[in-house]
Amino acid sequence: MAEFDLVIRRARCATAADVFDADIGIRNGTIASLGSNLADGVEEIDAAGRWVLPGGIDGHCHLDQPTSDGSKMADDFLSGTRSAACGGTTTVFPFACQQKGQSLRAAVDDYHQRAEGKACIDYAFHLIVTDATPEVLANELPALIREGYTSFKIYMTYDDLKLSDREIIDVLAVAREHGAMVMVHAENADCIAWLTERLLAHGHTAPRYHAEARPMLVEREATHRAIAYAELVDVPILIVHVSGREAIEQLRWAHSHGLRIYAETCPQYLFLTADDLGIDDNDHRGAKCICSPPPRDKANQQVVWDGLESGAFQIFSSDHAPFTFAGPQGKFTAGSEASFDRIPNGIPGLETRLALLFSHGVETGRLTMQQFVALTATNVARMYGLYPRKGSIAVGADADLVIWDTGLDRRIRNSDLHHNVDYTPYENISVTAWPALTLSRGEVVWRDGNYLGSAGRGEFLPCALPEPARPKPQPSGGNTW
Ligand code: DUC
Ligand code: ZN
Ligand code: ZN
Repeated sequence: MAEFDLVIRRARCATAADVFDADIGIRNGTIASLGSNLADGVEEIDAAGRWVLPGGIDGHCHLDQPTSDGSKMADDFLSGTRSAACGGTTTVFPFACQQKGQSLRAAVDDYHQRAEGKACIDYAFHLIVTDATPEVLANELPALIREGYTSFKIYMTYDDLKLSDREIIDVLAVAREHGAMVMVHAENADCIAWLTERLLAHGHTAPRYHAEARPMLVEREATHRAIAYAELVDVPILIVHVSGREAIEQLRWAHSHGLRIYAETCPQYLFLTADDLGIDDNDHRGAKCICSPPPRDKANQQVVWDGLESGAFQIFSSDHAPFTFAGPQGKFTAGSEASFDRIPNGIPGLETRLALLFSHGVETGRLTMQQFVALTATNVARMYGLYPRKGSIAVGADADLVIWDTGLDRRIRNSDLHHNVDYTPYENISVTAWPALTLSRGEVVWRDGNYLGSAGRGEFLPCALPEPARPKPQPSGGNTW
């Protein structure tokens, strides 16, 4: 009788801390043993010295999220998690988004129904709080946190999503009291509205003006304000999709003042620039790259790389927000001549996130393998309450593992991807690494170019209170409120 269900032999493993060679023995979907010359498995895979890493955790993606402008996300839990698995991601965090006037509980129930029977890898939910009513603050949010929804996003922009400054402070106070992690979309709504109005009045409607309506100042100011509110309330926060130098300077300022401010960046800030939003006013292909904050310039790409290398960022996510380019409910839902402010924000990236960072971060020597693992898996699990079940290679952890092919000479092609979007913003970018095999709780879901998962095998994961969300210990004689 074999001792393990599966043994991966001669793996070159990396965690956020270590690199080591081991056989990995898997039983009942978890890692049962790490060692050399392990006993037999029912199945055996020879990794032959290849990198075996924790499966990626995408801490920020949007799947089948209801919208308010008539558009429809191209990926649901089926196509989205399939695409993720084929790119080496084994856990996703999409968003259960409260509509204004809706209870948070109703948003969560609706979102469970959307995921039910579809996900092929494990998933947890972030909440999006858009209506911070007394009932939400006093009862719903605390109850949902207790049930395992321990992270939530708030917006400082978008009329249908944004909170007032007072509401932000109130939500931060609830997070502090109950130990949840707040993710902040930091852009100044009034500045964007003012700039947009002026651009449109001058007939500047093409996609490329999206970047002019949301300059870095807008992100810098909101990032600073969010940090100030976190300091006031004395609670850690996580700033999502940071795009460049000015916001990073705010992060560094916060760190130099001893504040627990965490941050995420995304592939679009390393691989795209504002030029990708269009070369002239007739260029509508730029709609493919409309996302917020917008991509900046080459110099800012380097600053974001520097931030990844130096620890300004803890998390690297895709911010997959999938809208088709040509489909009826995609980027041109409001018509083929829609002005930039009526084009849905978001770009796809679930499947390409890991290969892009591995190829251009690790294989170029910018990042260590441990940093790659930390940014793409371990830190995500820690920030959002899934560690140590997810995000590492350790006895007792789920056997979510990826065996990597390296030294490749490939280019990203949308025709090779498994999402439901008719383009990738990363078309033709070179990659030297790609997952050869993805294991989700010990089951092969991607191998040698073939998707082998099945709808509904993914499990919902309630999250623990994240340790990094813990406020700093108060000195004696601290706050009196
Ligand atoms: N914010 C996101 O987090 N995703 C897509 C669009 C946006 O503005
Ligand atoms: Zn956002
Ligand atoms: Zn997003």
